This record gives sequence, C-alpha cells and structure tokens, in this order.
Amino acid sequence: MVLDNLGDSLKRTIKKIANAVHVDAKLVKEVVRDIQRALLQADVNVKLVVELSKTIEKRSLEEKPPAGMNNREHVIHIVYDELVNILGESRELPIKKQIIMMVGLYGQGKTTSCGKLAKYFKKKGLRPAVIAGDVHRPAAYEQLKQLADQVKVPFYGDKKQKDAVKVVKEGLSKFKRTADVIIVDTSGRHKLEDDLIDEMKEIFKATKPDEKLLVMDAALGQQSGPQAKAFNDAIGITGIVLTKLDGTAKGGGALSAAAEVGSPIIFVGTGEHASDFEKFDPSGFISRLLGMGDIKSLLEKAEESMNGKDAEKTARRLMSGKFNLNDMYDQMDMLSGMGPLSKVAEMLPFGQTGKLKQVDMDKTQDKLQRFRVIMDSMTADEKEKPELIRSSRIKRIARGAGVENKDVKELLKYYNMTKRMMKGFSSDRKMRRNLMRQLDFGK
Ligand SMILES: Nc1nc2c(ncn2[C@@H]2O[C@H](COP(=O)(O)OP(=O)(O)O)[C@@H](O)[C@H]2O)c(=O)[nH]1
Ligand SMILES: [Mg+2]
Repeated sequence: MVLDNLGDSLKRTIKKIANAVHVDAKLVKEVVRDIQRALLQADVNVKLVVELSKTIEKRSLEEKPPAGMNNREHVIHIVYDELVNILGESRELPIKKQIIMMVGLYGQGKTTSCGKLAKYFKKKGLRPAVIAGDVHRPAAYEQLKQLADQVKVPFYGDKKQKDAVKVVKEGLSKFKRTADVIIVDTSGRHKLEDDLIDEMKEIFKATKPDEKLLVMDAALGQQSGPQAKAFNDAIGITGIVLTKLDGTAKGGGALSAAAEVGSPIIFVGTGEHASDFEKFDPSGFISRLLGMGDIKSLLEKAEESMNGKDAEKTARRLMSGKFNLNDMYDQMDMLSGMGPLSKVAEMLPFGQTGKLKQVDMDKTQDKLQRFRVIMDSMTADEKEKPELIRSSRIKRIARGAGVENKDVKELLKYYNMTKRMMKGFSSDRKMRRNLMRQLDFGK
C-alpha cells in the first residue's frame, strides 16, 4: 500500500512515546525529528513538514494534558491531531441530484473513477449516468462505455464529435430527466497546457457542475502541488479523488497537494475494479497509519509497568531517608515491569554501577521475582519494620514462600544494603538534584 513505509516509521515513533519513562523536551524534540524524517521520506512537502513539526513541538511542550490524560497520551494525541489536520476536514458527497465534473492530467484515473462513482451512487439508490467528455483520446469513448455497461448505468458519447462542449451539452440534455447524478469525464494531457485549461473552463461553463473533482494519482509526488493549484485556480476544485493507493508509491506528495489547495480528499481508488473505491476519512486514515488501534494497549502496558504516581511516591520516600520493605517492593515492581535498563533502573542502587549488562539484568530480575514472593508471605508489620524479623519468623516466612531460610536471609541482607545505599543516596546532593530533575517535580 501507498504510505506503508510512512506508517511503519510513525508507528515506531508512537511506540517510542508510549514507552517513554518521562515526557520531556528532549523526547519531544526527538519525536519531532523522527516525524520530520518520516514525512520527508514519504515525499511530503517540505514547507508542510516544517509547519507541522513546529506545531507538534509547540503544543507538546506548552499544552497541559486535559484531565484524565497523561503526558504520553497527550503527545500522541497531538501528533495524531496535527496529522489529521493537514488532511483537512472530512467531506462526503451529498446523496442527491447533482452534476459532477472530473478533471485531472492524463492517466490519473479519471475515466476509471467515473465508473466507480457511478457504481457508488447507484448503490446509494440514485440514478447515475456518465458522459464521455474526453473527445481527444479515441479509446476514451470505448473505455467509459465499457465501464458504464459493467456497472449498468446509461452512457452518452459521440465518437465523431471533436467538440467536447457540444458532447457534454447533448449528454446533459439527454439525461436531464432520467438521471440524478450526471458524471462528466474530461480529457487530460501529459502536462498542464493552456488548451487543456481552456477546454476545461469551457466544459465547466457549459456544465455548471455542483462538484469539480480533481483526480490525482498517489504516485505523482512533488508535482502534485503545482498541478492541484493550477486546476484549482482554473475552475475551483471541490474535492480530490486520490487514485492508485494500492500501489507502492510514497504518496506524501499527493497528500501535501490536498493540504496546499485546501481541498478535501473525498474518495480513494484502491485498484482497477469498479468496487476498488472507498470514501476517505482523514481521522480513520491517520489512525490506521499510526496503528492507533494498538496505541491504547501500548499505553496501558506502559502505564502498568511505570506508574508515574508510584515512582514519585517512592522517590519522595527514598529522599526523605525512610525506607522499608514496602518501598523496596514498590521499587522492584517498577523495575521488573519495565524490562531491561530504564532511566529509573539507572537511578536506583542496582543500576548505580553504570551500565548493567543484559545477563546481569536478567539475573537481577530473577532475584527480584524471588524476593517479591518472599515479601508476599510477610505480614504488614514485618514489611513496615523489617528489624522485627528474627529467626523464628524467618522460618515461617520461608515456609510460606516455598523457599529456604537462606533465601529470606539474603533478602534481608539485600534490604539492609539497599537501605544503607539509600541513606548515602539521599545525602548526596548532586544525585538528589539529578533524581528530582529526572522526575520533573523538583523545580
Ligand atoms: N491499481 C490501480 N489502477 C488504477 C486506479 N485507478 C485507475 N487505474 C488505472 O490507471 C490507468 C489510467 O486510468 P484512466 O481512468 O484511464 O485515467 P485517465 O486518463 O485519467 O482517464 C488505467 O489502467 C486504470 O485501470 C487505482 O485506483 N488503482
Ligand atoms: Mg480518461
């Protein structure tokens, strides 16, 4: 699919936010850079990328998350919001009597889209009809006629007539009473030329269409912008049909074009068949691109493993110099839930030695798990005041946890060591400041 690569990069970025221990200016800058790179690689217009990333950065740094939303969710929502924003408002064609004129360069999918649109309106219960306004390409007449037969809608064309305006006028009068939605196909050129523009304007005057749809191939790239603008200047585009989304093109160019002219993308073509046609919904499209379905569970997972409030509570207790087995338990919970090395792990005693090797981290995780089981079979009193634990209690706790006495003793030894380190830690001003800054509540 078009934009698959962009989707992959953006999904990685979203994951990065969801898994961040702390959302700060550094993370926001990194995220914005990732998004910029991804969009530029997808051929999105540079100016648009710059504007978009500025807005994302500014909003992420300045706006406070609304109630019930944490910082990570908030930043993800801003990214999502702004991406949806560049695609503009969503718009649907009204289901009513109307005349639609299709314009665009040669080979973009105009004629094919006429057939698709006819099928779409027919399904909605209206009576569509198509007019072959492309008089220059001999095959155009046959192509549209075949499509009309295929989707079983009336067709009007005149093979011998070289005056497009005449053909269109005749078609309109023929279908005036018998059709609800009249779809007018027009000629394209390899590139925009004055005579194409002139003919288009003439057809436009004769047709007085309700809708003027620009048909654009998603593979068109950076040329899409100036092209869309030229068509828009000439007749005023009311919407865009983006075709060949089933291809592997980068697609960002065409999306930028839509943003530039401020015309909504109304339909997308996803194949050569009449049914390969979908209504375009900007928020649904971006949700899919970002993998929003996965985001919720991603955030929940991150939330479970690192609860901001708990971290803050624990850190405050650590710094106050109070430390009992409950705190150690919380601390272990945070650590083991967060997987390998994280900022918090680095802040806590086991991580103080600098970078831990993965093997060591795994061993620590195992040990932490055993310690937790042991603590689970202690009474609240024992956890509050571990000094109370003497040999008779050690035996009882070990039995309850299904471990040996020496394991309980090891836990107590570990606790005493941690407590000693904590004391040193809380009196080390530099380290304290560091911790405060990292947790963002010491300012
Ligand atoms: N894969 C794919 N091919 C398409 C799509 N829309 C049109 N085409 C093909 O693109 C080619 C040009 O389409 P056509 O409708 O003749 O373009 P026109 O010159 O603008 O009228 C044809 O071979 C179509 O089958 C689409 O959404 N996906
Ligand atoms: Mg055509």
